[in-house]
Amino acid sequence: MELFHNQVTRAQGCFSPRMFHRSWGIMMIQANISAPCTVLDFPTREHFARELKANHYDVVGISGIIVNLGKVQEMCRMVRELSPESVIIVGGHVAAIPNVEALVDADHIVRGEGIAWMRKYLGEDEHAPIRHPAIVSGLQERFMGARIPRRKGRTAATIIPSVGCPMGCNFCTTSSFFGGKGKFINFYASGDELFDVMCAVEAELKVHSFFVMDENFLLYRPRALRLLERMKEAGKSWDLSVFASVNAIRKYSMQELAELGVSWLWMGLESPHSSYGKLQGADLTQLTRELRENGIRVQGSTIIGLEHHTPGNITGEIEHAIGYQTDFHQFMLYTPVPGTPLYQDMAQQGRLLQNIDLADIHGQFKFNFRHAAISRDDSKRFLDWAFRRDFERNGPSLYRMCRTMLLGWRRYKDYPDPRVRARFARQMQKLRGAYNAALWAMEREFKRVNESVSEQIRSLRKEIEKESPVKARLNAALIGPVLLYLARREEKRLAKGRTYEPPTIVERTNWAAAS
Ligand code: B12
Ligand code: SF4
Repeated sequence: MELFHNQVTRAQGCFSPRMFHRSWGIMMIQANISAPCTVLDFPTREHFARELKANHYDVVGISGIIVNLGKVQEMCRMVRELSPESVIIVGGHVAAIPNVEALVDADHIVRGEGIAWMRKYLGEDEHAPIRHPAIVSGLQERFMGARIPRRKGRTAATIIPSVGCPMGCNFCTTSSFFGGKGKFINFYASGDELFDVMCAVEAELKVHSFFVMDENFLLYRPRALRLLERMKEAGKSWDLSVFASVNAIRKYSMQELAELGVSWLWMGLESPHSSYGKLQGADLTQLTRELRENGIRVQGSTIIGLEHHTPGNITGEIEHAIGYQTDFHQFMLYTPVPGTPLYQDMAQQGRLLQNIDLADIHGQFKFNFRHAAISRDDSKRFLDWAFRRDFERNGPSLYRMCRTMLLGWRRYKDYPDPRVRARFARQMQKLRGAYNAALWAMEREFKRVNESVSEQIRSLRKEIEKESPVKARLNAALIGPVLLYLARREEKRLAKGRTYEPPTIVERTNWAAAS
């Protein structure tokens, strides 16, 4: 239930930022139906059983992705046993498994968008406007072994403007699940609607930062520019974390991105030799550098095991990707996932490996298909090596993002638009606080393993201390040693196999009306 530690900073040990993420799909459904409803997020078996026995549910909806098939099967079995009169509805990406009806004992399997489906099923208006719940993007955050205290407004809010993506890359499950090439479902089609939703969430959660969960947010330029207009009119100094493809980013000037508040950008950085058209013609080295110089933290995403990869060229391609020096870098195995055009192609070519557990088909383990040049076991070796190599060459992502934040501060601290200045001032406040203390600790921890990375961290810390000679130094001196102690303790715990699990969360709506 973690993003970074699972698929981005997984080789970064105690430097990997840790946090859990809620299940937004079912939160969205709950917020948009008027029936009494309970959401159980991350239930244990015991909790699920208790809930089924404590209340009579007409409908039990279960959400899962493909890797969760086993859990979904077990939950259906439990419902039949403990609440035999309930109707079972299964939705989410697990529904994309071919012939899932035969694998899961459910009354309805819902493919694609679930809000409209559930409203229709309950006899409500399926076309009514979408009500956006106030969603905190991450919970139980940990940072170098320290649990970050919860404070209202500290963590970004998640905003979900749409589902699906019209680009239709053949391997992409999100795109195919919501209609494929040329199709997607907009919850908020205009910048005005989006602005209103963001204001409401801002007021409820007291946030300045938003994680915008839209596969290609910058692709819809009129919506983004209208949002910018409204932000300017209302003096909103917001930070936005967005996903965007290179061709979409190219439609904006750096000033537009800065004024829109884009502070974190997740983008595909596939091999220059791959056939995925969205990168063609773009000079990625220049683009990623320019983004970072403008204070935009870049999270690159690179696919390992594309068709043209061989044991002879793959390490060079990984080195090339790492050379972009992004703040964060996700590597994923090229994976034909059930439900995608790529899966169909591979099946037709007879290249899918047999007897692979669906729980292992997710891109962070081993190939599930016969690659022309790379074996299943080697796919894991190359994947693991990519994460390790990125960490070795570029250092911890925490350090890398501090470097980008400082660049942004230097470039925009005197910018004419006060909203932009305020945004970078907030970042500088973080830099001179806990982040500078973290750099102090990282510098010492790295001395033992990589002198040159330690030296780079040190010189960044010195630069931050030039900007803030008193506070930054004081924080490094006072909090740095504590973080170093906690980080070393965390490293030992992780080495012993410590893992973290999200808590079970129970949320009831329209509940009084039921009693
Ligand atoms: C946030 C997210 C996460 C969070 C999960 C948080 C959580 N508590 O579940 C984190 C970062 C932890 C994560 C982890 C992983 N994820 Co993820 N994740 C996403 C992401 C980016 C957004 C999901 C989301 O909230 N979308 C917005 C909501 C509104 O859409 P939705 O969830 O699809 O829900 C809608 C419908 O599906 C449907 N619906 C959903 N549930 C239900 C239930 C019922 C009853 C009904 C009727 C309808 C319904 O209605 C909803 C509203 O329209 C998606 C990509 C994407 N853009 O969707 C990938 C995605 C879901 N993840 C994916 C994968 C592979 C993983 C990992 C396996 C990655 C890995 N290798 O480690 C892990 C596994 C986690 C796990 N054990 O379940 C794949 C799933 C592929 C598949 N076909 O199954 C996706 C699609 C990404 C991709 N394109 O490959 N992930
Ligand atoms: S651009 Fe990204 S989200 Fe869109 S279809 Fe391609 S891989 Fe999927």
